[in-house]
Formats: sequence, structure tokens, C-alpha cells
Amino acid sequence: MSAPGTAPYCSFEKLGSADLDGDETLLGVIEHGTGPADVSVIDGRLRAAVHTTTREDESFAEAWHAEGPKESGHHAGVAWARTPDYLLGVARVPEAGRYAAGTAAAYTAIFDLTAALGYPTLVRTWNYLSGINTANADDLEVYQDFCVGRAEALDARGLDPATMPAATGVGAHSGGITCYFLAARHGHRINVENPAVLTAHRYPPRYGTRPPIFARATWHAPPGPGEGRLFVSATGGILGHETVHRGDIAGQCEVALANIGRVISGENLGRHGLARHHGLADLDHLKVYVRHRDDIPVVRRICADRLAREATIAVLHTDIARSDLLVEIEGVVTVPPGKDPR
Ligand code: 3EB
Repeated sequence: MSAPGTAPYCSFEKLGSADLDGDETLLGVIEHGTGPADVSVIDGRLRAAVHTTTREDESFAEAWHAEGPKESGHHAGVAWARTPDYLLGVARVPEAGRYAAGTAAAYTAIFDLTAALGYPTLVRTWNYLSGINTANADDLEVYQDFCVGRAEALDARGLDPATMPAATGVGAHSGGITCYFLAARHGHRINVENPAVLTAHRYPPRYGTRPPIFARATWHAPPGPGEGRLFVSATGGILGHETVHRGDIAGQCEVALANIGRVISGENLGRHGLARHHGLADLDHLKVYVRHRDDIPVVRRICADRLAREATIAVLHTDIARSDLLVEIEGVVTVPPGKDPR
């Protein structure tokens, strides 16, 4: 693990790990497990559980750490924990026949909370949806229903889609919708797109009446020299706006990794005004979502070939936003303080 510095950092731990109890740096834990979904705040820390896998041995705790005194609370259904500089929050929409209104309320609450508490910069969101590819009560796919609600929340608060950060939108095995997010009080945010993939909020209407709204990656740097985080969105086998290598797990996995490589490359970051360059070997704390359990060994092998040997990689068996996508991969590039731009 690199030096944490002042920006928040993540670690993957054993679920229910006693080590976390005495950890002063802990802001919150997202438990990726076999269910059920849950949210609580205890002693200034946030705890959420999402039902993102079907096997105990794939379960893990995604722990978010940040320096400084901790405080926690609730606002309009959003549970949160914060330091003076960072806010981690979770909103849930219970399992229902329709999700747009609940999702709009959840995102509106997130926007209002970040503004009210003074953490105006959203740096990352994660969205886990049970029955993501199933039809809702109106015969609309649950993922599209969710996208309607998220878009309506932006409309309601007059927010520009280009301000939405990196995200994940994948399935869960139960629990309705869980959205968690990280926001910052200070610092500089740059949203990064992928020249080979259409900006999500410009996807054509065949993918849904309202588009997904997120950036392919978000760079966030606290004030001061050097340090920062590059959060890479869940990334799949999409080129332009089309899913490629339908039914071919190896092909989709390779395109997903190539897409991530393009997003974090020096050429692309330079286009976004960031004088940095990265490769797949710089990624850590990857979460790899795999639709079919039988595909996991192939995905593990390809990831092991392309990513750093020291990288922490969690593989989760769960559905993906688009029914023809078989795998999605997300990760973080951590740039510790005091390192020269590279
Ligand atoms: C895609 O376009 C579909 O809706 O927040 C990846 C990352 C996906 C985020 C979201 C959806 C979302 O790559 C999957």
C-alpha cells in the first residue's frame, strides 16, 4: 500500500475483520457479500452491505480510510460519514416494481447533502441494482428505470451531466438499489472520457429513454503538490456505443482492459489537461464484475496477465448493466504525495 497522505484511500479486507475495529483512519466499509443489503452508521463510521456475489469466499470488505476526526449522520435517507475533507455516503432504494422516483429522490438527496455539508465535489459513485436486467412493473428494464431517475435528479437540481464523476452501474442479487459515493470539500476534479467510447450521456435512445450519466474516469487532487487519485469507472467491452465480442468473454475482457488503458494513457489524460501518464500496471483495488460464474477463471487469467502482480483484485459474480455485457472492470490509480508528475 502506498503512503495514504491526505486523500482518502481504499483497502480490501476480510469481511468482518476485527482489524478494522480499532482503525482510526476508517471512514466506512462497504461489504460485498452474499446478502442481504443493509446500511448503518456507528461511531462516526459508515457501514453498508451489498449483495454482489453468490459465494462466501468471494466476499470482502471495501474499506475507505481518511485522516482526521470522524462524524456521521443521516439526511433524507442518505447515511453518511465524514472527515473535515471527505464525505462517504450511501442511499438505498428498497426493492420495488418501479425505481425512477426512488432513484431521483436518492440522487436529489445526495446532491442536496453534498451541497449542505459543504463537500461540493462528487468524485466517485457506485450503483448496485438487483434485477438490473429484468423488467419492472411497466416492462421497462430496471437499469433503464434507474437511468431515468438519475437523469431526473440532475434535471431537478439543474446540474450539467458533464459534472457527474466516474461510476459503476452493475447488478446485485437482492436488495433493490444501493448508491454510494465519495465527495470532497476541496481540491481539483477532472472528468476524463475515452476517445474510443461515446460519452455515456450521449448514448442514443435505443439504450433507454434517458441515458446513463457518468464519466469514464475522474481525477481528484487535494490542494497541495502531487498527490491524487484517478478513479476509473466500471468499464466493459464497448466501442463507440456498441457492445463488442458478444458471447466472447475473453474478447470482452481484453476490450475492457484496452479501454481502461486508453482512458489512463498519457495521450488521453493530456487531452484533458492532466500532465500524467499511466498504464494498466498502475491500477490497484480493482473490482471485476463477471456475469457468468463459469467465465471467472478466464477473466482471472487475463487480468493476471495484464495487471500488476501486487494489484489487489476482487472478482464478483453479478449481472452487468447491459444484458450483452459479460464483464466490467473498475480500479483506482493512487498517486502518493511528493511524487513528481509522471
Ligand atoms: C456502460 O455504459 C454500461 O450507469 O453508472 C458502467 C459504469 C456502466 C457506470 C452507470 C454503467 C454505469 O459501460 C455499464
